[in-house]
Formats: sequence, structure tokens, C-alpha cells
Amino acid sequence: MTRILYSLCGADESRPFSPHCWKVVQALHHKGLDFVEKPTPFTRIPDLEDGFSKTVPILRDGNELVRDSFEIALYLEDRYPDRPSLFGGEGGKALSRFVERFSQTIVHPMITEIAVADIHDMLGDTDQIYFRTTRRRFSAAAWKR
Ligand SMILES: N[C@@H](CCC(=O)N[C@@H](CS)C(=O)NCC(=O)O)C(=O)O
Repeated sequence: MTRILYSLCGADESRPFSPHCWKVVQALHHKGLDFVEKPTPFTRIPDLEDGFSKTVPILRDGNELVRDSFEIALYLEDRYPDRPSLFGGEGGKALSRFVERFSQTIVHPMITEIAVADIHDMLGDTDQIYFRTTRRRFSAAAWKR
């Protein structure tokens, strides 16, 4: 069966850099599931799987398509119950959701503010234009670092 993880890369395809995609890589390894990773630049994401998602990670698991790192973890837990558990039960699932939301809403914006200029510099030319346009909300100081 073909299992494909679409992840995010800049100009260098050998350095996928999205933390959301890293979480899925770790989950797949934890479950002991083989997969092929296809690192994709920002501006190619809308072309993946007939426009299935505006963001990566996207997992193709045979005929199934799943988007969003947490949704993918829930899917893997349900689909492969005989493999090592990702959550260890409902309590672990709830705690993981809390940590994920805290990270997404509190930690992630601060890290992006710190890293926005470095992320930009890793991208190919077309993605750099897209990234400058979509990340204008970050402060001038962040862009000058
Ligand atoms: N909640 C989503 C967030 C996914 C997300 O924001 N992915 C970013 C890469 S880190 C993305 O694909 N962005 C596309 C864009 O900004 O155009 C998840 O956990 O998978």
C-alpha cells in the first residue's frame, strides 16, 4: 500500500522544516508504519491531491486522505489500534490536545516572530514572494533580524 506524507520544504528539498509535519513523521515512526515523504514548497501545496488542503501535512494512506497533524494522529490511532498507542487512552488524547492548542496559539506565534526572516531566506524565489505577501503582519523588527 502506498502511504505518502506531503510535508513542507524551502529551496532545499532535503530539509523539510514544518513542525506540524515533524509531528506526523514521529507518529508514523512510533506506529512503525512505512511511508514516503514528499517535501513540497508553499506555492505547490494547492496542487497536491487535487487541492485537498491549503496546508500540509497531508497524509495519503491507501485510499484515505487526511489533513491536519492532530487529525492525522487521531486517524492513525483509530486505523492502527494494534500498533503502539500515540495517546495511551482518552486521558492522553485530551492532554495531547491541550498541549497542541497551547503550542499552536501561544508558542508558535512567538517562534514564528523570531524565525520569520530565516524561514523566508530558506525559500525558493516564488515562495519568497508568497511568504512576504502572506506574512506582512509580523513586525518590521522581526523582518530585519
Ligand atoms: N493545524 C494545522 C496547521 C498546518 C499548517 O499551518 N501548515 C503550514 C506549514 S507549517 C502550511 O501548510 N502553510 C501553508 C501556507 O501558509 O500557505 C496542522 O496541525 O496540521
